[in-house]
Amino acid sequence: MTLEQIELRRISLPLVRPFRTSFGIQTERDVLLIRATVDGVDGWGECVAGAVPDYSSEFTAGAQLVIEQFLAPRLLAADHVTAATVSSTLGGIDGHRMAKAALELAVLDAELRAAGLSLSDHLGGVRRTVEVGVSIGITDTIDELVTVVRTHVEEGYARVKLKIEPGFDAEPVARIRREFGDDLAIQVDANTAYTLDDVGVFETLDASALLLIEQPFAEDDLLDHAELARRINTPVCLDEGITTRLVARQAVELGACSIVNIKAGRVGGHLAGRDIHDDCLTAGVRVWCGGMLETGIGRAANLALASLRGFTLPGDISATDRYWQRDVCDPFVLGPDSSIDVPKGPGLGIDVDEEFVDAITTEVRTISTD
Ligand code: NPQ
Ligand code: MG
Repeated sequence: MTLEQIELRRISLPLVRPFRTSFGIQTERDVLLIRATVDGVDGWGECVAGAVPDYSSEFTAGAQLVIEQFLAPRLLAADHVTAATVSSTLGGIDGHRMAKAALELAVLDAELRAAGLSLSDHLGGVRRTVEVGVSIGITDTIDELVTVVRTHVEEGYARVKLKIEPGFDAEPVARIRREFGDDLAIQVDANTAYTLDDVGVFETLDASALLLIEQPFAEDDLLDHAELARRINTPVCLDEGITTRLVARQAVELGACSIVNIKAGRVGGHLAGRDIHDDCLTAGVRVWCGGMLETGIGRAANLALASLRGFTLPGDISATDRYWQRDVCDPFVLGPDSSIDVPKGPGLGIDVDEEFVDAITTEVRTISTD
């Protein structure tokens, strides 16, 4: 197959409400979209990097630059491009996994649209709907957190993820457990805000019957995560720390986590995400699909990934109205039992609203073979 053209498109989309984590506040998403043309068929990809390199070293403008200057030229120069070879074709460029993942996804979408096959079927999905939850940012007061959680529980979410940071942890979490009882599944995400000196906080959180504690310590701190996992009963889950298939294997073998958050962007693509899922399934490690406040493009792809057998915990894949007033495709809605339908159509299974995308585009570049 021939890759004919790559379009890089920056869009700006305001969130319905600000999202605060231990590393910063998001009020809007500055997203890099990719449109790849393969044998005359267009496919879409989304780069999950944020505008600022705080959550990860990658950021939107950097991803745009590395794609324009290094990744797109290599892909366009290759004689034969398929989604399965994107990652090896780009292997000579170090890192930049989120940028590479966006390119791979656009090629995957184009290829599968041409073949009439859905991404879920291509990846080996076994579910038509996936269980999802909602990730809730840090609030100014605990009362405000109770109100936000209540809104989402009333909308039908059966699992919430509470963002924590030093000073906003054991107390708000215990309050949510008390207010909503044992039926609500609760997990927390520290986004690397703690060190092993804070072990007391996690021992206290043990009493709140959490599904898991996500990434309490630094991204590269596998040993302290393993030590924490030995000291508490709540499962430790890694997010930022899982950068490659190899690191995932080492984290599991070291006992640094017993649950893995799989984010396709962070590991270099949905195909790498599927590989890590396969390894975890073999090793008996539970996985779930993380989220990065994606547009409908990234969310469609995440729903497909989460349809694989090993994704047995609810994903950070909420309905469209949790993120956007208007999305770049038809909205995803929350169905029964805190679930969302996996797209069935070819490729990502969505129709991108090009008129709306044009209206929110801040910059477009097109790179072609010539
Ligand atoms: C997490 N996601 O699990 C991330 C954090 C996150 C749904 O909690 C721009 C840049 C947007 C970084 C959105 C959720 C982001 C971002 C979310 C990180 O840790
Ligand atoms: Mg996380």
